Amino acid sequence: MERTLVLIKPDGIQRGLVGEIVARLERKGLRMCAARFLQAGRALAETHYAPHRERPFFPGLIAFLTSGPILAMVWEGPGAIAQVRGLMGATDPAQATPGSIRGDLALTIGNNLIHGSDGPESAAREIGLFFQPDDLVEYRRAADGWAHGEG
Ligand code: FUP
Repeated sequence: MERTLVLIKPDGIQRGLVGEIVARLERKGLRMCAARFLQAGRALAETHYAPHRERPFFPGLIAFLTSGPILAMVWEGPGAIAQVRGLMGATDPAQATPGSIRGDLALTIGNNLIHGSDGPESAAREIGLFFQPDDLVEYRRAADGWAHGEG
């Protein structure tokens, strides 16, 4: 069992791709356990992307993430972090495999639709930026549709 933070970025909201992206995560078998529609301010965006603070693209990245509303979600499932990364595709949509979200739906690295945590530590840190512990739904084992032996 693993949890990961997913953001549908402003381009995904503006282009009306929330349903498409959520449907792909749902069909994979992952489960949403929290969601929040918000407009991120500069402080939240800078904290979220703090590991990239020294990179030349950082100012543009912050301007983009704060340019409109986003949908922040927590998704869970076995290997959820890597599973979401696979569904997202490569960071640069020009390199992303067809069949992935970025490969099918995005063209440029500056407008790549979706964020997913890249490891357990970043997932824990990022979930904590957008959600309180009480915000996360705890599913009962009986409602668990996953493969035998998990969780
Ligand atoms: P990812 O984990 O795939 O979202 O990618 P990174 O954490 O490496 O980068 C975060 C965001 O920074 C990307 F979604 C887009 C932006 N970025 C650029 O604009 N230019 C780059 O060269 C690298 C990343």
